[in-house]
Parts: sequence; C-alpha cells; structure tokens
Amino acid sequence: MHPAIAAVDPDIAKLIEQEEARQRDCLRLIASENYASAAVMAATGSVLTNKYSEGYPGRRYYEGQRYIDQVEALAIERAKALFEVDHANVQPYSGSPANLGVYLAFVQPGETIMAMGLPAGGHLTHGWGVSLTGKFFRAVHYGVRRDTGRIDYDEVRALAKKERPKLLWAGGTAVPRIIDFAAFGDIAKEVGAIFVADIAHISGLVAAGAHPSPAPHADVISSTTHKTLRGPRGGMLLCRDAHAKAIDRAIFPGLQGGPHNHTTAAMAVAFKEAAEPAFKVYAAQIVANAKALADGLMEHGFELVTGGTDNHLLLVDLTNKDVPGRTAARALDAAGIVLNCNSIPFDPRKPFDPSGVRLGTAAVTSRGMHEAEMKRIAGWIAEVVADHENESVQARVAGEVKELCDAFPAPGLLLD
Ligand code: DSN
Repeated sequence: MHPAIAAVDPDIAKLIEQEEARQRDCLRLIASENYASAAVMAATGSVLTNKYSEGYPGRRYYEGQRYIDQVEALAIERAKALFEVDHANVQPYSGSPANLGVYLAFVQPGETIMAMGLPAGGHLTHGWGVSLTGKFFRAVHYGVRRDTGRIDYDEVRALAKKERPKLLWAGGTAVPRIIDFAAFGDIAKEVGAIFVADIAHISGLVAAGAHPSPAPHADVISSTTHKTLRGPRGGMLLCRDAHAKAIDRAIFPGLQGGPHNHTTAAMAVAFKEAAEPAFKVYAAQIVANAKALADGLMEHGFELVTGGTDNHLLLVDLTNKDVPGRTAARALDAAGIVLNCNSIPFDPRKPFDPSGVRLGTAAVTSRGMHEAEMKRIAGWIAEVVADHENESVQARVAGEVKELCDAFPAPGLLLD
C-alpha cells in the first residue's frame, strides 16, 4: 500500500496500514477529527515539504520561491473569500500556535485576558493554568449556566466590565450550541477588548453557512483546518486589515520559522473543496446527523449537556447511567465506536476520569452517512454502555459496525 515506506521502514509502513484499516473499519465520532480528501492527502505528502520559505509571498528570506509564493497566495485568497475577511495568515502550524500568535500580537505578559473556562468547554490555550497562556497572562474565565449548560451573556458582560480584559475569547472544544458572536463583539467593544473567535471546531460549518459567521463581529478569527473544515492538520488566523501587520509579525518572525508549505498547499485544496456547493450540503448534513444522533441517544435515556446540539458536537453526561466517561469510551472503542471521555460543566469527577463523553458527526458524515445510520449508532452506544463489561457484546457490535462502514467507504484512504 505504501511501497516507498515499506522498502525503507516496514515497521512504520505496517503501522500506517493498520491505522488506515482502523479508520476504515470503525465509526470515528471524535468531534475534532475527520477524513481529509484524497487530494488534500496528496498535497500533504508532496515535495513542498522540501522547501524553506521564511517570510510571506513576495517577501522571503530564501530564494527559489516562485511556486511556493503562488501556493501560499492561493491559500490566502481562498481563505479570505471563503470566510469573507480582509486578511488571512495560513502559516500557523496548528490551533495552539495560532492562538499563541494572537497573544503575541495583542497582549503583554501579566495583562488580563478572558475566555471560557476549560471545564465549561473552553480550550487549554484560552488561559488555562497548565498552559503557557495561563502562566504568562492573567486569565479570567466565564462558564455556562448550571441550569441550561449555556453561556449567560449577561454574566460574560458583567465579568468583562469588572475585569477589563485586553483580549476576549469566544469558542472552545466542547460547545454544542450556536455561539452568539454578535453579543461577544458588543461586549468586547464595551470594554475595549480585542475580540477573538476561536472557530477551530466549527470552521467548516461557518464556511458553509451552517453556523453564523463571526466575521462581521470579531477582530480576529482563529481556526484549525482539519476538523469540520476537512483539510490538513494546520491552523490559520483571519482578521481585519487593521490587525494584519500585527498578526503576520506575531506568526513570523515572532513565533514560528518556515511555514509548512505542503500543509499550505493542502489547505488551499481544502478551501477550494469547501467553496463548492457540495460542501454546503455536507455541512448541513453534519448538523442534521448530530441532531439525529442526539435524539437517538436521548430516546435511549442519555442526558445531553444543554439538552441537544446546534452544531456537529454532542456532550453526554453519563451520571444517570452510573458509568464513568472513560469506562464508557473504552468499552465503545472495543466495539468500534471511537469517541473521547470529556468533562461536563461542574463535573464532580477529575478531567482524566470525567463524567461525560464527547461525540461529533463530521467524520461519519464524510462517509456519506445520514440520519438512519445515526439512529443505529445511538442504539449500539446504548447497548455497549449499558453492558460495558460484556466483551461479547462489544465484539458483536464491532462486527456490525464494520458491516456498516463497508457500506460507506471513507474518503482519502488508500486501502482496498
Ligand atoms: N484536541 C482538540 C479537540 O479535540 O477539540 C482541541 O485542541
């Protein structure tokens, strides 16, 4: 399958093949994962990995950039058109470096930033204590309401007025509902903060109009490119013209060296794919599938944080099932259903062994699955969680999962 690798390194070739078979034969419900297309995969594995190109198109430190400049310029132009922004920087290596670039552009060490707390669904790089961003800056966190699991915008406003942050972040890794970017934009204006929308999870939905865009409201938009957007592992920062210089300088030379040109090319391909009418259909189906999976799970007695979903992501509180999140996730993995355990808001359990699991529908939707398949998946999840120590149930479900996967081939795989 990978003859060039196998000839040099059979151990790695074998492991890649095994991982590819795993991705083929299981239901991948990790909310941040997807299947990149064959074209995106090919660009990622291209000769562009051989080239150094510190700087930006037309302003590089090394020669030999005539093709690389065109690749990066195409990626930039496509990102700008897709997200309707003035400026795009496509060089961040991934979401965390993109977010570090935002801090470097706008905040001094010790200054105050405000974001959603990690236990409520925020991200480590939004000032959480164990992250560099929580050590170098004074981070203040908002959460969600205990009764609804949703953001209370009045509470965010009151906290922002009290703390006067320099940066206000919206977005996170476990937010199942639409984020009111206009409300965040207003709050940021009221307190004189730079408003950053981290849309890593939802950027594919935003690009396709399946989630409201932060573009009219945010000073900066940060995103990865490999989640719902279905591109390569990478990051990007989008902003208004007024912030373009600060953002570009922060990424290079502030934070990174040479951009990963193979990734830039793959991003350009992914942006082109995301601008096609078919991607709108895909993104709408991600959301429809998430709603169907949510309904299916609730019919089986599962409790969802916020009572459902508006996007690709579901957060399930397993407390009423009396099964810890990690135990459920491991049993499901053995049954070919792959998700991750996750803290729920106000979780009494520790983050490494939390009360919930997080699911997303981007990858299964990339296989062409629809609502009917989501109902079947909900049924399997219910069966495996209810009998989580029963290995024969797991083995039987894994077989049924494989049959379903065989009927919905995943994009971008070389096997078969
Ligand atoms: N690891 C990503 C996620 O799963 O949401 C965030 O960095």
